[in-house]
Amino acid sequence: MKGSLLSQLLLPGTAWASYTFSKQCSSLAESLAEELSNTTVRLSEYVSAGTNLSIPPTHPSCESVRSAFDFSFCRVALVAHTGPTSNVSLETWLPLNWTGRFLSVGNGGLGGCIDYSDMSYAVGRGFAAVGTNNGHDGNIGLPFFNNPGVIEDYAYRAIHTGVVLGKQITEALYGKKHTKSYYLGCSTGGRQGFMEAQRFPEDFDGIVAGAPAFDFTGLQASSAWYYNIVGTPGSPTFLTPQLWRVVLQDTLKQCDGLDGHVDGVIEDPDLCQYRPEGLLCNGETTTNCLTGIQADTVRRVYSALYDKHGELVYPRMQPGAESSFILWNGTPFPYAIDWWKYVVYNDPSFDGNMTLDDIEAARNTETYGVDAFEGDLSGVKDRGTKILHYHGLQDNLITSDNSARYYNLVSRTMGLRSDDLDDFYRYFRISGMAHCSGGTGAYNIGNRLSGLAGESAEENVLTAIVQWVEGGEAPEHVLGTAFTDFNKTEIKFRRRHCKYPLRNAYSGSGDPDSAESWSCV
Ligand SMILES: *[C@@H]1O[C@H](CO)[C@@H](O)[C@H](O)[C@H]1NC(C)=O
Ligand SMILES: *[C@@H]1O[C@H](CO)[C@@H](O)[C@H](O)[C@H]1NC(C)=O
Ligand SMILES: *[C@@H]1O[C@H](CO)[C@@H](O)[C@H](O)[C@H]1NC(C)=O
Ligand SMILES: *[C@@H]1O[C@H](CO)[C@@H](O)[C@H](O)[C@H]1NC(C)=O
Ligand SMILES: *[C@@H]1O[C@H](CO)[C@@H](O)[C@H](O)[C@H]1NC(C)=O
Ligand SMILES: *[C@@H]1O[C@H](CO)[C@@H](O)[C@H](O)[C@H]1NC(C)=O
Ligand SMILES: [Ca+2]
Repeated sequence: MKGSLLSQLLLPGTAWASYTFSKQCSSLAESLAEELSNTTVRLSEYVSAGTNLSIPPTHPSCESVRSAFDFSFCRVALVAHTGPTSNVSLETWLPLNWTGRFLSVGNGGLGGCIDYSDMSYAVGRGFAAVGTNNGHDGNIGLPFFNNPGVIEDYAYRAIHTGVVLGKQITEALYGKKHTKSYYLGCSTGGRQGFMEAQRFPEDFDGIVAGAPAFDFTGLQASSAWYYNIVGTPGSPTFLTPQLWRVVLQDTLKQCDGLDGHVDGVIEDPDLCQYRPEGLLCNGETTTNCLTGIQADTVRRVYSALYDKHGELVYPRMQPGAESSFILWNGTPFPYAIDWWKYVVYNDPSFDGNMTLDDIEAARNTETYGVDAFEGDLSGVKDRGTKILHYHGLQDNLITSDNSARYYNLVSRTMGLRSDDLDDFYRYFRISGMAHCSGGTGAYNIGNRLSGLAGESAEENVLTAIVQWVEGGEAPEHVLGTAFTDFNKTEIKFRRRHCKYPLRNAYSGSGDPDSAESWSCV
């Protein structure tokens, strides 16, 4: 006490604030250990701005931290025991400069990895953030093997557990509850956002969910099925990456201009019914033309997958996908194969040679509601939670057609048209965006640190959800930015991404690189 009083006399105000904050942070682990049941608290440490923080990866497929941040925060790490053989590792980062807001980040793929990048993005903007390892370490399926508790964590429990504990930890450190609660995630993170919306609508006031891996079983089936369609390298059905590039160029030739401007970006793939037969070899087979069998491969990857009863399994890959060399490279898709090995069959010898019966088996497997494809969002509607959903139209891993499919399912299930859904649920199609980032278009929308183009609500989906929740001003569009290079030295063009079902169209006059020359119709 005497010591702190002396420091108070000697330190200026801000230094005093960080001094007391760091003291409170250091002692937090001990009080949390008493307060939180079923947890093992690992550490609470103060990390001041500029400190070189080093967090080693828990698995080679996970990101680590080896850098300094420009904000000071309290780092709390713990393990939550969710069952006899399952647990969730989580971290809560609590900024010295706190806005009162709470945020949970999500995960990716089959991960397995705390998303430190998304956490630092949020904490740098004043949110207290929580991130979990989704119940296992690594972007792999092996931990699911013979361990249903780990599958249950992955399906829904890890995120919810993180939110409940993260909020408690936030209150314990600051001595007061958060004001508003948010979610930010893409891919598996997008699925987790909708899982929360469907199952735990009380968890968040605002949700940003990108490129959701929902209807997870259908997605896995479709991802695995591409291997059946394209075959192994060298087989008659197979196309080399070079030949896929030719197909992409031909797709653009047919569909790029449908939005009024030829720029390598298809604004609405719904309008594109790609016809590959124009690329058929004229006599001699070269590396730039298709055989009839290869043209059939192209048609099949751009077609929906149906099960043996004729029911839809998953929609088509949208034409104009940046490059799907990951799904179409002639090897079984690892996430999907892991799912059958370690979840559906619990048999590591499964070889990835799928049949429609394997899809049937996946649908009949207990996966704790992992699909997150319920059309009833009345929990969210009644509570007043807002959902900002986005999906890149060049996504080469999860077709954006599935996002429109979900939006329309919600619409039918709840009996609400778009102008009614607008009150709590808006879906934006991001032209020129690949899977969560990258692509040839204006994909920088502030959905992550690497996709930052500005902080205003119009050009940043995180600011946009805060403004919608706290200011009552809902986003009408999302302004995206395309830069000339990776370092964002120069803006190439900007475009307003439209709220589904509207589509973006060039007015026919004016600078096409200016967002003003386009409109949502
Ligand atoms: C932080 O640590 C990494 C590796 O340990 C090192 O490469 C980097 O230069 C360090 N940065 C600072 C600011 O000390
Ligand atoms: C702690 O875990 C046990 C066993 O998994 C469970 O029965 C109990 O309800 C949990 N307690 C709390 C407070 O979550
Ligand atoms: C978490 O669960 C895994 C899998 O059952 C186990 O190997 C690990 O030891 C557990 N960790 C803790 C801290 O309980
Ligand atoms: C604290 O955070 C707010 C909002 O996130 C920001 O505007 C302000 O500049 C920050 N202040 C400091 C000292 O970092
Ligand atoms: C996959 O299985 C089918 C029969 O179900 C068989 O005809 C085919 O040769 C197998 N392909 C591979 C690559 O093992
Ligand atoms: C981007 O910046 C890095 C480091 O500042 C530099 O090494 C790299 O050459 C730059 N890349 C481009 C495409 O300008
Ligand atoms: Ca275009």
